[in-house]
Amino acid sequence: MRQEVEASFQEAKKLYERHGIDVEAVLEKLAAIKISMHCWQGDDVRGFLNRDQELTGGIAVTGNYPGAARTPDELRQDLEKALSLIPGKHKVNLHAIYADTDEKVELDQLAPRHFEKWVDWAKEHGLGLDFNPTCFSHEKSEDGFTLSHPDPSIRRFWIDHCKASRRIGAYFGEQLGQTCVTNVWIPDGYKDIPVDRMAPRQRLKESLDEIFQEELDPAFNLDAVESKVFGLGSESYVVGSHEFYMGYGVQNGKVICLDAGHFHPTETISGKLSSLALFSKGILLHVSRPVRWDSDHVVILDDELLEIARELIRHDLLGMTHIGLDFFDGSINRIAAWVIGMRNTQKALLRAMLEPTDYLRQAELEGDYTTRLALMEEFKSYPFGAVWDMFCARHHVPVREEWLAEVKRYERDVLTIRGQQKSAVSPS
Ligand code: RNT
Ligand code: ZN
Repeated sequence: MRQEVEASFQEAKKLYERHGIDVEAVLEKLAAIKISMHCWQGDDVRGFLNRDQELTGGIAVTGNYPGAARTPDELRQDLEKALSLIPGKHKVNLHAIYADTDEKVELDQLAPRHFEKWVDWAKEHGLGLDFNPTCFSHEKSEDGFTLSHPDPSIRRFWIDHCKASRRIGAYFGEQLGQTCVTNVWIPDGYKDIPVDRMAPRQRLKESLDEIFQEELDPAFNLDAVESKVFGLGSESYVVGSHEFYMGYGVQNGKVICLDAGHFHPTETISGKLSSLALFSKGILLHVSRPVRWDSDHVVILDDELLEIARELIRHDLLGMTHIGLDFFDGSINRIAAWVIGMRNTQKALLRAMLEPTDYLRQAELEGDYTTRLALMEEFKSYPFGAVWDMFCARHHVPVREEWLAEVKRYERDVLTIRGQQKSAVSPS
C-alpha cells in the first residue's frame, strides 16, 4: 500500500508542480491547521450534568444508533478513537454540560476544577480545548429565553453561567498553552411574530456587556458570539441575529462565529468571509451542513465546504479564523461521523491549497474569464486524492477508507457491548 501511495503521490506532485504549486509546502501548511472537534457529536448533545433534561433550545438530534457515550470516560475513549483516524493534531470543543465531576453543581457555579480531568486528558494527548456555555436543556431556559429574558433573575443566572464559562476557557488556555475560544450561543427567540423586536436585543446587549466586563488574557481566552436566523420554536424571531452579532462583535472586538446552518437556505457563509475579515477581530466557523433547514448533518465534501476552504486559503485567513465543526447525527456510528466530518474539512483545505491561486487571480484581473473558468474546472479533476493519501500515510493514520474497518472493529468490541449494558459504570 505504502508503495502505491508513494508512486501516485510522485505523479500527482509533478502535475501540480507544473503550475508552480509546492506540494511539500502545502502538506506542511495543512499539518499546522487545527480543527476543533465538537465533543457533542459523541452523545447527541446530552452532556453529563442534568442528564435527565431533554435537549432543548430549538436544536434536535435524530437517530438512535447504539453506543452513544454515557460518561466522560466513554466520551474521551471515543474521541481518542476518532482522533487516531484523523491526520494531524487538533482541538476538542467542550460544552459546559460536559463537566466531569461528582459534585452536584449548577451551571452558574461551574469552575475550572470541574474540568480538571478534561485538561489532564488534553495535556496527555497534546490537544487544545475550546469551550461553550450551555444556555439550553435547562429548566431556566424552558420558555425559550436566557440572556435576553425579561425576568432579571433568570438573566442573572445565565449571565453568571457565561462569566463562569469564560473563566473556564481562560483556564484551558493557560493550562494548555493554546488559546481557548469560548463561544456564546443562545436560543432566545419567538415562535410567532413579536411586537417588540428591540427590547430583547437591548437586554441581550446589556447581558453581553456584563459578561465580557472581566478582562481575561486574550492569549488564553477569546470570546466568540454565534448568530442564527431561526430555530425550532423560534421560527419568527431570533434575538441574536446575524446583524445583531455583526454589530456587537465589530463594536466590541469579539470573534464572530458563522455557523453554516444559521442562514437562509440559499445563503452561504463562504460568501461572507471576505467581508467579515475586513472588519472583525476574528472569525469562528461552525462547519456544518444544513439540509433544508439547520439540520446539522455530517459535513461532506460538497461545493460549499470547498468554497469555504478556498476563501480561507485564497485570502490567507487562517491566522484570524478558528475552524470548528458543529453537527450531530445519531443515526450512524458517531465516531464515523466525526472522522468523516474532520477528514472532509481537511480535504477541502488541501484542495484549496492545490489550486493555482495566483494564476487564477491574474486571469481574473486581466478580464480573462475564459481561462478562469476553464482552469477552475480542470483543477476539479486533478489528483488531489493522491496527495491526501500521502498526508494520511505520513501522519500514520489509515489511508482512504481503511479507517472504516477500525471503526467497525471498535463498534463490535466497545460500542455494541456498551449498548447492551443497562447503565454505565460510573467513571471514577
Ligand atoms: C445551535 C448552534 C450551537 C449548537 C452547539 C451545541 O444552533 O449551532 O452552536 O449547535 O452549541
Ligand atoms: Zn453552531
